[in-house]
Amino acid sequence: MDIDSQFSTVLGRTSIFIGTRSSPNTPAMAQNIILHLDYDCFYASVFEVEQPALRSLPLAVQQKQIVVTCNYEARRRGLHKLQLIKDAKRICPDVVIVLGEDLTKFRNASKELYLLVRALVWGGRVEKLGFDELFLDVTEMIDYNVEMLNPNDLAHSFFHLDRQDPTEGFIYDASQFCGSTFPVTEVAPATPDLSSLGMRLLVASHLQGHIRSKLEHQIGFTATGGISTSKLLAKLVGSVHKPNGQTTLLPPYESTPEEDSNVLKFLDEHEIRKIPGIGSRMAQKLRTHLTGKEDSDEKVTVRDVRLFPGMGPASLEKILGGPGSAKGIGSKMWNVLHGVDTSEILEGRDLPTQISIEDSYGRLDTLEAVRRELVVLSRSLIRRMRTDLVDETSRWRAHPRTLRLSTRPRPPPGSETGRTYQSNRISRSVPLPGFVFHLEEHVDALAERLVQESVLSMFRRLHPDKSWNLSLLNLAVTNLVESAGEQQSRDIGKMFQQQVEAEVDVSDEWDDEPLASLDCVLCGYPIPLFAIEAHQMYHAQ
Ligand code: DGT
Ligand code: MG
Repeated sequence: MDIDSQFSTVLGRTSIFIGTRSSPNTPAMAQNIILHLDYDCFYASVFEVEQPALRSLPLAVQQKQIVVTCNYEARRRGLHKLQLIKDAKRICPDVVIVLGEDLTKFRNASKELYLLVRALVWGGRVEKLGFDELFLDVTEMIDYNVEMLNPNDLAHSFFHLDRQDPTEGFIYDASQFCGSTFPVTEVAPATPDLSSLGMRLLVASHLQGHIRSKLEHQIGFTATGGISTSKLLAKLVGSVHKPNGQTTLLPPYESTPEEDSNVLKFLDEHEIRKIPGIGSRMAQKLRTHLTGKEDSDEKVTVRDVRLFPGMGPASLEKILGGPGSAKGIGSKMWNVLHGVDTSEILEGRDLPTQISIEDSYGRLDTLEAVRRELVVLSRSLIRRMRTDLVDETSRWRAHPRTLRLSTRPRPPPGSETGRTYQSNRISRSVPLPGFVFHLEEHVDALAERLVQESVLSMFRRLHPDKSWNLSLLNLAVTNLVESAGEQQSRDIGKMFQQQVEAEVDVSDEWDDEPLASLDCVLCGYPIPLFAIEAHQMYHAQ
């Protein structure tokens, strides 16, 4: 027996504990409790909240020539996400179409929803994924509330939302789950084990119900929720009852020699592409390996892959590895196929790490056209900086230090494959000029000046040749440093560290030239990278 199939036997049949931060033998009590939220038809809901009359009409949100999302009334009439506008109009002639090119209102709604949820979760352990998904680590709240249960009267329980204020919370029935479960169950056990994973998940299902109801009644958005022990499982089980539903993945989470765990039963039926973390290229490689055919579009499920002869971390590494793939991809994917995901909730800063605006073009090949587009992008960028970084008292909460321009040149026809072309961005960075932060000046004037004084020179350095044709322009501010002000006493080293990390990030992702110096957040002087440590000591004295 080779190493792969030994591993496969072990993971396929014996105990698997999932979602723990530590080793697979951590007892059940140590498992985290994770909630996932995904707002229903998010962009469309933003318009519905603004104009409630839209709720009963088929509504589609347009970007370029595409329906990026549509409400559920439109879906009932045969429309779906990422459909051509012309097809949508043909299928549903009375569809109401609204323009969703400007993302400001979606970003603002997303932030409002996030802040409401974060205020509810102890320790603020909430991770935001894109505009419309949240992961919540509610382990501490759940364990506290399980301890507070009265086993003789579960039906009249009180969920404590605040340890200091015993009146803060809501009444709930802890003798049954809130919402749906997988697999479907009628009732909770008559004599529940209060320390069991099942009881913790049951209590968590009521918290999830409470949060969803708050989002709906306070802000007007419905969301779909999942309840389990890891981000992977909470997200996946959440999609079972959509929209406006929630699902808890029930124990057992461990397989026995006689029976697969509910985790495996749940995952096994999924088409591999539906599993978070398995993208289309990875799914295609797996399909090809299993069917022996290039470009196979046969349905391949998690079970098919998991039980395929010889399958295991090493063979997955061979199938999925190669240039551009993450290190250890084989064991990572083997874990995913068994529902094992130990990734932590990354608590969000409510400050972005960078702000970037881009647009794509059919043809962009004259300097005048580029200049015009750069002014449009600069205007949006400065507006976004003002929305996201200026507080209610008109003070900048953070100063981006770097301005980056990226372009994607169109290769001459027939010279490159589509894939190479997709990733063919080039970029340049310069320090962001200080005048951009002048709030008293008009955005249009600032945008013109920024293009004239900084962006065009970056552009010329990127494209010294006379002739080019671009399919994309992206303008970004990066390297955000929280403003000093009242935080003067904060760790200066940390502020520099933020800048350095941001810079490393940038050069990893983009083909950037690293900056030779960073501006000190306290005195404003540009400090060469090699001298930062000494400069920190100077301020710390
Ligand atoms: P859902 O969750 O199925 O009820 O519908 P949505 O609309 O919430 O879809 P979701 O969760 O996949 O994405 C959230 C928002 O992100 C969605 O309202 C529109 C936008 N969006 C989703 N996919 C794409 C895409 O491929 N391109 C663009 N431009 N926007 C997208
Ligand atoms: Mg959604």
